[in-house]
Amino acid sequence: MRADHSFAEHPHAASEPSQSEVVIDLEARAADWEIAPGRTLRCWTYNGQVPGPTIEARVGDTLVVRLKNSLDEPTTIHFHGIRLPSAMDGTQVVQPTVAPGESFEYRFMVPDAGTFWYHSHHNETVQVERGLYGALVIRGVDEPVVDRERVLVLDDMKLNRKGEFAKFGGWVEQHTGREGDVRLVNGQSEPELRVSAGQMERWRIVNASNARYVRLSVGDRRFSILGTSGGFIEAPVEVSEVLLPPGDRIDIVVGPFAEGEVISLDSLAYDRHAGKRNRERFATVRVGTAERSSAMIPDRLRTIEPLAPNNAVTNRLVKLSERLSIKRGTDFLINDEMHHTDKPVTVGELQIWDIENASHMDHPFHLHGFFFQVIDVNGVAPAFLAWQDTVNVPPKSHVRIAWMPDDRPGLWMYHCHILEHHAGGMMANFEVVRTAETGSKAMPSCHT
Ligand SMILES: [Cu+2]
Repeated sequence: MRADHSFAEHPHAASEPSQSEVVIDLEARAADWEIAPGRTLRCWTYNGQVPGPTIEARVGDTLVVRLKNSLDEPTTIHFHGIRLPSAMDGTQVVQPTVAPGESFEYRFMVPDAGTFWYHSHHNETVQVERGLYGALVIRGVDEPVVDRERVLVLDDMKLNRKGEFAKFGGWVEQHTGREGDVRLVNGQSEPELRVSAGQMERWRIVNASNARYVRLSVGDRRFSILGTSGGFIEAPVEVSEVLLPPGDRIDIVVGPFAEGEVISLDSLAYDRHAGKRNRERFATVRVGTAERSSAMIPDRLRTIEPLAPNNAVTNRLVKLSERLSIKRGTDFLINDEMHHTDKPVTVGELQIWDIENASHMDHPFHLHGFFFQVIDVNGVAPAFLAWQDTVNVPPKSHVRIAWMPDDRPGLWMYHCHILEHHAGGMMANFEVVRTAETGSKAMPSCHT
């Protein structure tokens, strides 16, 4: 089976927030999936395809995702990046796992435009590796006009000589995370993308890998960043590469290209201090005949108010570290504890967290359910202001973030998004609690 994960332009942007209900049935089931012509792999899929269907909705819509579990083991779905109620977050602290043969209905409003994704949040090292993930695109009322939009979901798979999923790689894989040599874009091994000369395309890129960092290059050409994991930045930023750790997304505009160009969509060499990768190809872009362009990328995309001053005082330390374990290989720790329970946070109280990576390798920090702003990395402010839910924390470094717990009390989680590290203990549960004054006021827009 194959599916087309690209879609044509969306020129008819809504002028008002939508309030429709978008209903999607997702059946988690094993299926044969063709990763290249004639090359089929037994995957775990949503609706028989890898990635699962791209879910599309508009800001203000209510998303109803009806999960049916036809796997032989329990599963759940996490909607990565969506500011939803705690009960819909898909973790095992907020819902029982969905047993084989059972169903579960997720229902929540989508308040923010951006490029998000959904994936299994149970036995993730296996379930996500085998294909249980998909993109989730939420459109706002005022989207830039582009000639074409594509969703590119990147992944890598580790296969054995028979072309089946390789078995768990023991202590080494538990330590470094699982990386494979089969690189996929939208479930296809190093596919060809055809673009028209003279046009500008918007690419929403998701890194769904267990552990691979993608240092994205579009044939070493310049491209513009429109948004990060938390939606638009303030103004397009031109770059020639961007680092996407596991779990992260980037929204870019590429082109125009010239007819006949062949461009390699690559991950540049990157050393995350757990195995260095050389430059590797994810896809080949072939530029065909010229088409007229009607793309209009505005100079300003939105305004982002800084949540905290640069001299904001840290009110929580989150220390990421590891230690050797004779029983398990490597234990991954938050504040010196595996599967940590962190202190509650109170609705409306600004959080300034210092995420310290005391280990020798990179870890991508992911906060469930809330966006944060990076204040500084080792004391240096980032190049541009952004909302995000995932940030890379380099070894022996400090990343300070600011975030505001809006009125969505309940149990939440943060963790390293290298799935083997998450499973190995580098995660924490914490509660968002109300004070008496907080009452039950509506969700404020901490995020415009
Ligand atoms: Cu990690």
